[in-house]
Amino acid sequence: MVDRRHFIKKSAGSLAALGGLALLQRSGLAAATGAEEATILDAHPGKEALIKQTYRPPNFETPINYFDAPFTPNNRFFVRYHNAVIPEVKIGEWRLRIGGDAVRTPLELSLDQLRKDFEPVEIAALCLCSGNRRGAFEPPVPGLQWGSGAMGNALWRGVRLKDVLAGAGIDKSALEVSLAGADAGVLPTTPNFVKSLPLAKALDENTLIAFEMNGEPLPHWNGFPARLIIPGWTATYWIKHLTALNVISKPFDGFWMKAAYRIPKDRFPSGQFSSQETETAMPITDIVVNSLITNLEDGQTLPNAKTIEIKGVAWDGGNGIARVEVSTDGGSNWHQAALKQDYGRFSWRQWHSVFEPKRPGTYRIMARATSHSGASQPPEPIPNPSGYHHNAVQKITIRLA
Ligand SMILES: Nc1nc2c(c(=O)[nH]1)N[C@H]1C(S)=C(S)[C@@H](COP(=O)(O)O)O[C@H]1N2
Ligand SMILES: [Mo]
Repeated sequence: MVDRRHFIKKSAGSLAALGGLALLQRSGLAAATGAEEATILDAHPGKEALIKQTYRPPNFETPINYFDAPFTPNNRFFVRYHNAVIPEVKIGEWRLRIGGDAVRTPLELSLDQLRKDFEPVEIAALCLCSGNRRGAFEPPVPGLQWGSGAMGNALWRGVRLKDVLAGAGIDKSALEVSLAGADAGVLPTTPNFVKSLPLAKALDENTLIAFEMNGEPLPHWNGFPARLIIPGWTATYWIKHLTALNVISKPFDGFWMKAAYRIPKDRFPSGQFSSQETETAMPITDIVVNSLITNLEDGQTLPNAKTIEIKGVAWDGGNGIARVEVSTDGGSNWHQAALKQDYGRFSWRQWHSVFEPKRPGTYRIMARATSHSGASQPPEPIPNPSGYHHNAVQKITIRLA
């Protein structure tokens, strides 16, 4: 399926060949800090060069300077898979099967039926990997060592999951809806990536089966022909190449619910999934409030100037961003950044701020977002065994020369 492998080691020359100024900046920085293996860029078929974590299964993150746009372009959007057998789905053959012991009439829908028989809905929402920024945990935790690029903001178009489930009819005994895609493990013993949602979240009016992303059909690597969009929840539930939905009366007990994507209970501010909780642990659910500086990197040297722009994005699990504050002196003084256009409470929010340095030197830059619920970023990440929800206030050092 993937026959071309094209590694681009970072060097000014090969990056210049890619034509990306952003990438050039990154390579300059990497050369300066000697962080040699930090960024191996790989042009995956249908994608621009992204930062490779693993090739098989494909796991690629987006260089953060590509986040300087309200919506992340499809060919720059990150890719995350657990299993390596990822079939190219043929539209004519694709069917979505709706079944389970708590469904009234099992259904099978073609993409055409899905598009024509239900009301279309469009929503801007951040797709955020639970393990984004895991690589910054100290001490390190096992798992892909993601930087800050395992996320992307997009405009998703599709139909409501609740409308589709209503077509099949839901029994009173329904507790969860399990979600499966077309991809599978190389070995028959590898558990397929199947997740479940509590019934209330499945029936939420913002939960969609999407077939378009930023006005285009979903790219293969982002779930063609249809995927789930669960706005406000981390992307582990956003099943790609969706093939089966089962409305079930018992808690789903697959590996990816019982053993993976779990967090210590009561350690994070919000979230509930009662049918999957034990005394001590629960599945990860809501995205926590967070922000990222997108135009400057830690260790960067810039020419001194009258004004230095500081730009970024901020997001949370659906309350919306109330404010972003920026410090240029290591946290002694904070001032409010200007928030750009609001695309809805599940979209990230772009912000910018202007810093007027008095003199050349080294500056400690920090950014901190607060949501409309009043939640704000902690000074240090909240420890948890799988390294999820890293939302500590970002601190970077830049030098103005
Ligand atoms: N079919 C399928 N869907 C999946 C996954 C997967 O491994 N297989 N991974 C999930 C996880 S953990 C993430 S972070 C998102 C990533 O979405 P993207 O690859 O479109 O960026 O897909 C989710 N949906
Ligand atoms: Mo993820």
